[in-house]
Amino acid sequence: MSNLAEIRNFIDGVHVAGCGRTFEDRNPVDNQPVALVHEAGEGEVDRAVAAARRALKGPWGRMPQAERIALLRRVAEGINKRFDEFLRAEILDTGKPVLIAAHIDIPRGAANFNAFADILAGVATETFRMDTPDGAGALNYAIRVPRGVIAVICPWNLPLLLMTWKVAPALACGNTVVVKPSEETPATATLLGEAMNEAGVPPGVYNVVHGFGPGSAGEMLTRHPGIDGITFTGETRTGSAIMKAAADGVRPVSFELGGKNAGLVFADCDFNAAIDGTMRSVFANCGQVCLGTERIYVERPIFARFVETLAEKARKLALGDPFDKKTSMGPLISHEHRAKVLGYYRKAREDGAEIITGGGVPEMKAPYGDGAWIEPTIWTGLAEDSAAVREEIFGPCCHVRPFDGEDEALALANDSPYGLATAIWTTDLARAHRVAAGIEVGICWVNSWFLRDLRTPFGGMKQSGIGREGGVHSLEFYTELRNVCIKL
Ligand code: NAD
Ligand code: 6OD
Repeated sequence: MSNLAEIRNFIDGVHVAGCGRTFEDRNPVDNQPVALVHEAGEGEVDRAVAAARRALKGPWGRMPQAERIALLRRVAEGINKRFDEFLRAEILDTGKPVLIAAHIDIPRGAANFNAFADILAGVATETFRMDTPDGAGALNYAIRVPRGVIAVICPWNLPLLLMTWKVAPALACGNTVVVKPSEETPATATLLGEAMNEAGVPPGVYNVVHGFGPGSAGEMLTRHPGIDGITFTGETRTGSAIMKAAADGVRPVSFELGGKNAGLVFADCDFNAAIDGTMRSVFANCGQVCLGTERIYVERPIFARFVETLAEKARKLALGDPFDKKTSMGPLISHEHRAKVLGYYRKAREDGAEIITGGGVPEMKAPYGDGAWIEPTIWTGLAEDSAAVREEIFGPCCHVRPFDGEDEALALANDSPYGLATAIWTTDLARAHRVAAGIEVGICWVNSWFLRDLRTPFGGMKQSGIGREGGVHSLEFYTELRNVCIKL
C-alpha cells in the first residue's frame, strides 16, 4: 500500500476520485513520486460541467457583482494565508527555485484575483442615442453578460500563475469554470479549490478535473457540448487540436501559445542591464517561459564581449536544492521534456554550432542524480534555418548572432512563424519606438523583460495565439455584449 499523498478532482466543492485510473506526479529534481493523481474520465468531466452549469444558473449567476468581487478578494487573501503550502506544492511539482516561486508564481496567483476584482469594479459599457428619422431619440445601450461555463486548459511552467490569470477574470465576469491543469503539475489547482471553499465561493463555480490531453480529461473537456468557451495556454500544436474540438458547437477560443522570441541588443545599450535582462530572459525557470528569448541578436561592435560575458554568467548559475535561496536554476519539468531539449542540443551540434557553454547534462550529486537536470547552453554560428534557431525549444538555451543595423535586426527578429514577445535593449529612445513599431509581436519590452502590468493586453501574433487577455481586454473573451435598443 502506497503512502503517497493523493490528489483528487475537485467537483462541486468537494474532492472526488476519478475513473479508477491514477497516475504519478513526480518531482523533477530527483524523479521521485510526490503524489498519486486521480484521473478524471467522461463521468467526472460530465459532473464537473453540470456543477458549473448549476452554479452559473444559480447562486453565482444571481450574485450581485460587488459580492462576487468581494469573494474573489477573499480568494486572494486565502492564497496569501496559505502561501507556504502553495509554495511547497508548486516547488515539489516543478522543481523551480524558491527564489522564483516565492517572488513570482505564488504572489501572482493572489494578485490575479485582486487585479480583476479592481478591473471589473470599474467597467462601463457604451450608449448611443440615435438621430436618424426612423429612430430619433432611440437609446442603445450594451450590457455585458458572462459567456457561460469556461474550460481552462493549463500548462506546467507557471502552474498557479497561468491558471489564475484565466480563472480570475472568468469568475470576475460571472462565469463558472472547469480547469484541467497540466498532468505534470496538478497540486496548486487542487489546493485552490480549498481556498475557494474557505473564501465562501459557492460549490460548482470552480472545478478541477485531472488527466492528460488526447483521449483523456483535456480532450473530453474541450469536446464537451456543455462548454461555452475554451481558454488555453500551451503549445501551438495543442492549440490547433483544441481549435478543431471547439469547431463543433462553434465555441470561441482564447489562446496563449508558443513563441521563439528574439532579444535585440543594440550597441548603444546599457551593457550590464542588457546582460542581466538577457540572463533572465534565457535562463529563468530553466528557460521554460513562453516569453523567454531563445534567439539573441547583438549589434556587431559589442557581439564578442556580449557573448563572453553572458557565458561567464551562465556558467555561474547555481543548480541544486530548489528550497535553497542560493539556487538560481532548477531542472526541466520531466525526463520526457529533457529528451526533447537534448534533441535540439544534438541538432545544434550537428548543424555546426559553436558551443560557447553547456550543451549537455550536468553531473548532479545525490539525491539529484535522477533529476531532469540540464546545462545552461549558449550557441553561436548557426544558420537561421537550423532547428535550434527556428523552433521553440523551451529550455535554458539561446543562439546568439551578430547583426548590422536596425533593418537587419528587425528582419531577423520577424522571420519567424511565431510572434509572442521581444526584448529590445537600447538607450536611443527614437530607435526604441521605431523598432517597437516594426516588430511583429504582441508584447514588446524595451530595456526590461517580463515586467508586467496586469491592466495591459497580453497575447501573441501569428502562431503565438488568438486574442488578448489582461485588463479590460479579458472581457472580450469572458463576456458577451448584448445591445438593447429602446425606441422612445
Ligand atoms: P501542452 O500544449 O503540451 O499542454 C498544455 C495543456 O493542454 C495540458 O494541460 C495538456 O494536458 C493539455 N492538452 C494536451 N493536448 C490536448 C488536447 N488534444 N486537448 C485538450 N487538452 C490537451 O503545453 P505544455 O507542454 O504544458 O506547456 C508548454 C507550452 O506552453 C510551450 O509551447 C509554451 O510556449 C506554451 N506557453 C505559452 C504561454 C503564453 O502565454 N503564450 C504561456 C505558457 C506556456
Ligand atoms: O504574466 C502573465 O500574465 C503571463 N500570462 C505570463 C506568461 C508566461 C509564459 O510562460
